[in-house]
Parts: sequence; structure tokens; C-alpha cells
Amino acid sequence: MNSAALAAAFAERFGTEPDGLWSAPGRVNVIGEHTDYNAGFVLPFAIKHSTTVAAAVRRDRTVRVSSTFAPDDEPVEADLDLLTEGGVHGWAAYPLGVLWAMEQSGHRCPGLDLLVDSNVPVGAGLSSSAALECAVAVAVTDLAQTGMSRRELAGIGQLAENRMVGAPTGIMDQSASLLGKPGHAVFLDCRSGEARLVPLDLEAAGLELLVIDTRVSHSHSTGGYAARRRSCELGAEQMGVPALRDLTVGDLGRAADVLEEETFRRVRHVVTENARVEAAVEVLTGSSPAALGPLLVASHASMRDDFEISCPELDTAVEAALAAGALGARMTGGGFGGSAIALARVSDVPAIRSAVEQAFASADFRAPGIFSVLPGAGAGRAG
Ligand code: GAF
Repeated sequence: MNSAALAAAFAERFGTEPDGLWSAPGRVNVIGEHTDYNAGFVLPFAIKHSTTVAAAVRRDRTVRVSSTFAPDDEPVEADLDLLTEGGVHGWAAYPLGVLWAMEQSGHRCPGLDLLVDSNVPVGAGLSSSAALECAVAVAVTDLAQTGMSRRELAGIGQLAENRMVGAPTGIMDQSASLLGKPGHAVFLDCRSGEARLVPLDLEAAGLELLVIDTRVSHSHSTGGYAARRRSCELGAEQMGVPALRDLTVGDLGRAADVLEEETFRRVRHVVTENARVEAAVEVLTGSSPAALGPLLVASHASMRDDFEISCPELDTAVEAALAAGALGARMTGGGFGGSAIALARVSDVPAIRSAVEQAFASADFRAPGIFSVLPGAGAGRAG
């Protein structure tokens, strides 16, 4: 819904005008999957799909959160002094988790009324969770004038997700949502927190980046994501390094000797993926984004075979897109469902779309959602 409609819906829901509107985008990750919590590298960008919150400060310590998706539901209400880790369930855990995390980090929050609206598809691997966390985080930091940096706000979103929602995710999604800039991808070193904007002008290169939403919904609070994280931590421990970031491709021979077979493959994915991110940044600084293709293909194979986080729908999307002329394609995000991306020349897009749709129909999968994305702006005030 547009800003005026959201402000009007807020007034109807809470009987008062909002103090303002704040938006934060979802993201796609160009490359660098499951590397963030291994202190490694990622290269996501913010997309135009976003979550917007209308917010008004209250005089007490009560928070009420409501969403445009459930206009008839009573707002979820909480007392800021009584919020506890893991104590909120359902979607309200994200906004209330952000307030809890801010207070945990020493920033006193005001009581608030919040109305949430979003067009980031949920469960599609495009970071609807981070978009919600970051929209609330920028709203609160503006309203309470906490003076927190974007990097600190990303940490707040992650803390909310890890400790209130219970999903052991890394820092990539919040960073993309907060640091994104039109025409650029965000190259983030997840150990130092240093971020560099890397030009990614798809239009000038005659390219499109397609998102293929498999409509297989996934959640990072369930077992697969946490199990992969544990394997990585075990691999690092057995290799005697603080994090898998500290291993290079040259260490893989020793890793094969030291680690049990499955852990070795998990480690090999992370180590080679970090190298692919660095190679992708070099490609983007030196030549056309078209040259990313082979890196995307190798990344998908690594996630399918070594990290084992793909699924038949994601593999079908990638294979059909490549067979129809995509320059590269891979699953994006945490895996076990969600979306794939395909990089293609603009002239090849219609053929790729119909090839993917046909492949899904022949396999009896739900029809995928296919749309193109461009790097957009990060979170900020929206009205
Ligand atoms: C999810 C997580 F939220 C990120 O932190 C990241 O680990 C990603 O999966 C995989 O790269 O989006």
C-alpha cells in the first residue's frame, strides 16, 4: 500500500496519526552463501521489494504491533520492561525482538504503536525477516535519536533474529537491507564489518537478473540451517582455526585428511565460496557483470553437492535457466527452498522464463514466480 494509505490505516487502527514511515528492503545475494557466520565474504544487494512501518511514540512503555495483512486481528501488545529472550512468538517476535535487542544493547526505547506493511514475499529467500527488523530498527533509532550507525543496527536485527526468533543466522541480510545503494552490490567482510559498494549496472550491460521464486517456503528456525552452521563450527574447531574464513583453498588437502567426509564437504563449500566472492568482486571491478556467469554456476553446484541445501525445485530452476541461455544461475539465500537467481542477456529473458515455467509444469511443481531485480536503496525514512 502507498504511504498515504498506510498512514490512514495507522490512524484507523490506533486512533492517532503516525510520527512517520520507515522502509527497509529485502535482498538478493549475488554470491557468498553460508559464508557470513563463518566470518567470510558476501555480495548481496538491496531490492525494491520492501517492508514499511508506520510508527508513533507513546508516553508509556507499551508497544503495540499490527500488520496490514491481518486488519481484523487485535494488535500484539507487550510491555518493554517485561520482554524476555525468546518470549514472543509468531511474526511479532521480529519487531518486538528489535526493541528487546536495542534495550539489551543499552539503548532505551520509547513505547510505540507500529503498523507493518510489506511486499517482500515471505519464505521466498529474499529476506522478508531482515526487511522487517531493519524497518523497525531505523524507525526506532530516528524516533529515539539513538545515534546508532548502520552497522550497529544490522547487529541489532541479527540479535533479534538469533535470540528472540531463535534463528541462528548471520549478518548478511540486515547489512544488505541497511547499506544497499542503487546500481551497487554490497561487498561485506563479515569479520571486520567493513563494507564496500561494488558497481553493478545491469542495465548498462544489457543484462537482467531474474529471481525465480520456487514457492517452496523455508524457515531458518528449523533444523537444516542450524545443522549446517554446527558442521561449519565443528570443521573450524577440528582444523584449529577460529572460523572457516581462516582456511584457503590450499588448506583443503589437509582438511580432507583431518575431517570426516561430510564435514569436509561442508568446509569445502565455505572455503571455495569465499574465493568465489572475491573473484566476483574482481570481475565486477574489471569487466562486465556477464563474466559472473561461471562463478554463479560453480556456487550452485557447491551448494547442491557439498553443502546440500538445494532442493529439486531450485535445481530445476537453475538447470532450465542455463539450458535456455542464462549466463549463470544459482540458488540464493539460506536454501531448502526459496529463490534462485539467473543472470541473462535481456534478449534471452523471454525464452528463459518460458523454459523455467515449462520445466516446473512438467515436474508437477507449483508455478514459480519470476521477476527481475535491480540493486536499490537501503533502509530509510519513507514519509
Ligand atoms: C540466510 C541468513 F539469514 C543469512 O545470514 C545467510 O547465512 C544466508 O541465509 C545464507 O548465505 O539468509
